[in-house]
Amino acid sequence: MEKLIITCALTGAETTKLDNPNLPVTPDEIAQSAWEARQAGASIVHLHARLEDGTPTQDQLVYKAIIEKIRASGNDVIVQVSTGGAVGMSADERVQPVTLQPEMATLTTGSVNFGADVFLNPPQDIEHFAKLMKSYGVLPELEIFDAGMIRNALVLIKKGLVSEHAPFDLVMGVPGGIPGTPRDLLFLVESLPKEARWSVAGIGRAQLPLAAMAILLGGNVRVGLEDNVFYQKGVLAESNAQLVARVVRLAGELGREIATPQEAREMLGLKPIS
Ligand code: KMH
Ligand code: ZN
Repeated sequence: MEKLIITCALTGAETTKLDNPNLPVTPDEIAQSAWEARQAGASIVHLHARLEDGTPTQDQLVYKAIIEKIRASGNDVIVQVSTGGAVGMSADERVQPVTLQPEMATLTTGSVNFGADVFLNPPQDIEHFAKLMKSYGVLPELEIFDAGMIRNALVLIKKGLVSEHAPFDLVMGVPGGIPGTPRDLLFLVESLPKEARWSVAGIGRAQLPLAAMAILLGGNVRVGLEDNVFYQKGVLAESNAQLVARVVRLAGELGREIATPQEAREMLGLKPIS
């Protein structure tokens, strides 16, 4: 099997320090958390930005500050910005960080209920995001919250708007999206093209079992406080790195080696960084 690519979703848009005081929110905290996650074994960090009071923002200047601090710390991790932002944001607001030309950005390929809200992704917005990513040379990661989104992603690939090598991320267990069960993971994986590279992001209590399944099935893993603030039932995670370190230990036991950022770049077809 290929080496395991671990993505760490550091912050998210919905979780707050009230949910877990260890959530990194300021650019300094996010860069520090990215460093610790990289040291623990993550090769990609999935970023969201916040204003000083913790409100989610897609302001490219805040993303720029975060990315500069990550690189200033000597961190070679692959940077993936969110274009999902927070529910209720406009498409123009959400897509801003793509213009910074990060190595990767998320691209959700459909709408889904999201708890009491709706994460709205109409077809014209999805195509607009895909075209912008293509023009800025940004590799999309296709975020799949429900089965129909795989079909939508394949249409984008067929239209030439997204590379056929773009990885899929199966986001499972969002209230309103596909449940985070082993059966549903097998169903989604079987629905992907044979050669597709994929990861799973299990939400909440689905994080650990789905990570273990992905390691065994040859997929990749996303963990982090965006998706799950707990280490185990009733016990808050101490850090993003703690969640990454557990996946590294599991992978070691199950015989999967961990990809470094440079190895992950080669696997994903990204240029090396100096
Ligand atoms: N915050 C969610 C509504 C992404 O980063 O691309 C969307 C999200 C997905 O987090
Ligand atoms: Zn996100």
